[in-house]
Amino acid sequence: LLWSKNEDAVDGQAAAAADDDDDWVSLRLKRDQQEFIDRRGLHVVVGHYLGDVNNVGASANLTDELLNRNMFDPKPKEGRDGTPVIIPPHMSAQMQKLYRINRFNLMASDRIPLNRSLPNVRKKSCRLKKIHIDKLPSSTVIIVFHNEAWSTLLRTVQSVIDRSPRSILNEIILVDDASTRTFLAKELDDHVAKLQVPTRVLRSPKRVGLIKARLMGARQARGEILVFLDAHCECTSGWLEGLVSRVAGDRKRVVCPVIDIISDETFAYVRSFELHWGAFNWDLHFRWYTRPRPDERRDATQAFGTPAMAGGLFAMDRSYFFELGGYDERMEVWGGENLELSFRVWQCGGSVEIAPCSHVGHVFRKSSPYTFPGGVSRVLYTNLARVALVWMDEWQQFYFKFNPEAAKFRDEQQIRTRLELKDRLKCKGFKWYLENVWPEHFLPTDQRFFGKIKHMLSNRCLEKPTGRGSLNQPMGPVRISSCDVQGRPSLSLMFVMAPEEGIDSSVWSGSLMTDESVCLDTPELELADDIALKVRIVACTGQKRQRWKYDADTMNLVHLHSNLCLDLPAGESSIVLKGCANHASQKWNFERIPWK
Ligand code: LR7
Ligand code: MN
Repeated sequence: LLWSKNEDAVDGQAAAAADDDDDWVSLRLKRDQQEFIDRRGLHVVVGHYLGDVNNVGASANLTDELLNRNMFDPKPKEGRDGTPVIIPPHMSAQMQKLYRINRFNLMASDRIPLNRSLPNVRKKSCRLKKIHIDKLPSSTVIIVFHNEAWSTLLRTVQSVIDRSPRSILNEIILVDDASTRTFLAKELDDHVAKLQVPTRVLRSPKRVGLIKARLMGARQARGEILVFLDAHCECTSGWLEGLVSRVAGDRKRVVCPVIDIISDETFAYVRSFELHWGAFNWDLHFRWYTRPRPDERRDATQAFGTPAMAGGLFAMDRSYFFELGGYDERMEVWGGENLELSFRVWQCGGSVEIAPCSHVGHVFRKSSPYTFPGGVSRVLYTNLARVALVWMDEWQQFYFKFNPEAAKFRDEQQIRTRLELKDRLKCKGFKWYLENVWPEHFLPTDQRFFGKIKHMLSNRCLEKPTGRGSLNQPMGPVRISSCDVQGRPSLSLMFVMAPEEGIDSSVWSGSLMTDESVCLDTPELELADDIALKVRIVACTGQKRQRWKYDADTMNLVHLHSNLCLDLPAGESSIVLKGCANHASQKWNFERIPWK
């Protein structure tokens, strides 16, 4: 990893390029750095390494006294302008102990004032754009929480109050999902009573999970627009105008801000890309991907559609929320509701979008701090099974076939009322969604090839790399592995290729995609030496260098840009490109696997 020690880099002046996959991976895990694309198009990461505070022994003893304390520092003054909090080395043992409580650096959070200043993260064009708020409807901000830390919860609330025009902020509703920390029951009421904006705390007597907690808040809301936030966010100026104005323009728009990163280790506020959108992978896990086909001439302040939302931060017209069926009340605790709502909104006539001029920071955690009553896998797979059963039509078979853990919970689901809702709202199918909302998707279809790509000479199959690149997408040289993995169906061997129009069935051409929106790509031909010729898997871009043609008769896989053939020379382990020849080392078999 090369990185600059020059602070100018943050302004895009100097550049540092992360090239080595492995270092990149370890850096990506620490979210306390600045990332941007510099003028040369290099993906730049600037940051500082503070050591990993996450790997603390599980034995750290969390006493009642620790869990029930609220403020650590009575006069916090660090973290100004979103800068990182540096904990002095002599306090690191205590810091690590506190980290366990919420799975973020609580000691750092407690040293930051509730009303800290933030850097200006919005584009100039966003700052110049005038939004007339006098005719905009008013909103209710709903924040649900379970055992949230005092400082993060109240900094979220304070940032809403400080950075929202009063005329479009009707009230704030906090929903306590049966927290067991005493300060959330006692001191919280006193604190909110003194706030400048009407703020209520609703309390669920038993743990209901974030989905039902949000419904509880929504049912009590008086504002015309519902705005949901997680309990560890910080809003930047203009955030609410950016959301509310879009919903006011069309009540069927569900609008998300750009979600910036608040480091779980230092609480530094790090601007995120406006070039991402949200979708999911074959396991139905939410993922960010680089937004395809961004139109350069388009006004960069304009909101754009996204196949899915992350789930926690969005604005939606209150009456439309209920008209569309609120949330699925049979979903438990955490997870899946973000895809459920995204599919439902798109398929039933609305849209989900990201407003690039609205930025809200969120503390991203590496693990979950709370319990999942019923068990993590039961909860998650139940929720995802419901998403698939209700909204994904024949793709539910694909999901259950390759996720047998979820299939265990399929038959016990009662989904009649959700299917009736789908019927009543006259919603379109999942095929429509894929073709119209997410045409760049990498899911199998009846028209596409789906299966393994087997090397005839070695009897082994192409496999996607285990290394990770930016956005946590798989990246690295394509691997060659045994085609028969014992036990679970091996999705890492599966590739998808769309046929091109007007060609006969024995010839396939196009991108060779696999899960997580990655594609078989070329080596850097310009640098062609032996190492550089390794064929790689990187994020799909649709560019010519990612286009391939497979001819079932010759069994050659031709790289269209170079007219070279995919080759695994005998006795070697790297896949390369070589001049095409009728040689066994260049023969590949596209082995179709039924996808549903
Ligand atoms: O049982 C619970 N009861 C709760 O009230 C569990 C959680 N919660 C609260 C919790 O205190 C928090 O305020 O619900 C909120 C979300 O929980 P997190 O912070 O543990 O969730 P997350 O940030 O890890 O996960 C994302 O996906 C979730 C799936 O159910 C929710 O939709 C979260 O709101 C969502 N967060 C975001 O979208 C922020 C951006 C993350 C990304 C990408
Ligand atoms: Mn969260």
